[in-house]
Amino acid sequence: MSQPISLTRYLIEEERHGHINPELRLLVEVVARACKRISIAVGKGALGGVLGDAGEAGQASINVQGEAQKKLDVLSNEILLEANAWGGHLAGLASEEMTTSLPIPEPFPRGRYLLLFDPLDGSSNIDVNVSVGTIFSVLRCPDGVSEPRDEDFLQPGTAQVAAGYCIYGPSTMLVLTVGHGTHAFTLDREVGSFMLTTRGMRIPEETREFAVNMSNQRFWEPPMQAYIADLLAGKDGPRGKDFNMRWVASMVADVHRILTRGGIFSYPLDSKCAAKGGKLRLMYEANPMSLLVEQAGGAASTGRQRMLEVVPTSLHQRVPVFLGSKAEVDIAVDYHLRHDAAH
Ligand code: P6P
Repeated sequence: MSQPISLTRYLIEEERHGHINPELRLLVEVVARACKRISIAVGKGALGGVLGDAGEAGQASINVQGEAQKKLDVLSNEILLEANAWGGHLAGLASEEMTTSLPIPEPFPRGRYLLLFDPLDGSSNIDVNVSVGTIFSVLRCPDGVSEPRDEDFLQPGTAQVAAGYCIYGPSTMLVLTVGHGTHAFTLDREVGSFMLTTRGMRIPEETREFAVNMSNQRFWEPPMQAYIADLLAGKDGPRGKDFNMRWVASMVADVHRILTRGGIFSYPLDSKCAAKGGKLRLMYEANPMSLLVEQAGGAASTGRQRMLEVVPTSLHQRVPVFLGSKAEVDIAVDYHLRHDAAH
């Protein structure tokens, strides 16, 4: 097997093809370097003294999501903020862990891009050593805006110029799109570089595997109840085939499996989270994952609308999520649209 090319070479070739400019190339390199540092911290586990909840003297630290922060949530957020402050490629940043967005601080220069991220998604899994990850999304800062505010980040997913995640699993992998396919890079820890290991990930159109937290079944809307009931009925039911189920409860791990071998990931509305609009966040979870999935030939929806066309109304907005194998996502959406048309 010929020597895989590095992330740096891939990005230089993307720049040579006119797909990205030097500023965006630098941005992706900086995020990748920050992810390497997060990978090292996560990989130390209990030996790193960074497991468990953040906060002092037994007083939990609660983020804007109302979730108890893990020490690694806070550390990962700090790593991404520090890495991106001085490069001159960003005008501002927004994070799941921060109530409001942040303009790049003085005395550093500001660039043309906005970076949004979930610094450590699935962090409730850290203490049980299950794969977690960093999710990021890149938007252009609106022309003429020198001091970006939250509303400057409220752009639909179609406006993303890059998106990706880094999964901290048995291997650390960066999965990235700059709008020309979805590609996977594996961290070579000896060299310290991400190496291109899959150029052009493709999600199979059909699947026999679904990912959902079944414990919420009694709280789902009727179309979701009907959709899952028909999957569970298997080959004797209306779908005419048996299905398997996987649920890691770490979006990065579940989405990575789907990008790798197909499947449908669902976090639908349920009566517990409906008032908030859903469980998962649009700007730095659903949108970047949806761009990666679409660029790999899959589909992503709220169950009623293409995810990337949702017009955001707030930075930490939540949405229902269906993404993965296109034919299966289309079927799940059809259950919802037929229900809505009949009621
Ligand atoms: P539940 C992790 O907390 C997360 O935000 C996603 O990574 C994951 O898909 C989902 O929540 C898991 O939710 O309700 O199964 O714990």
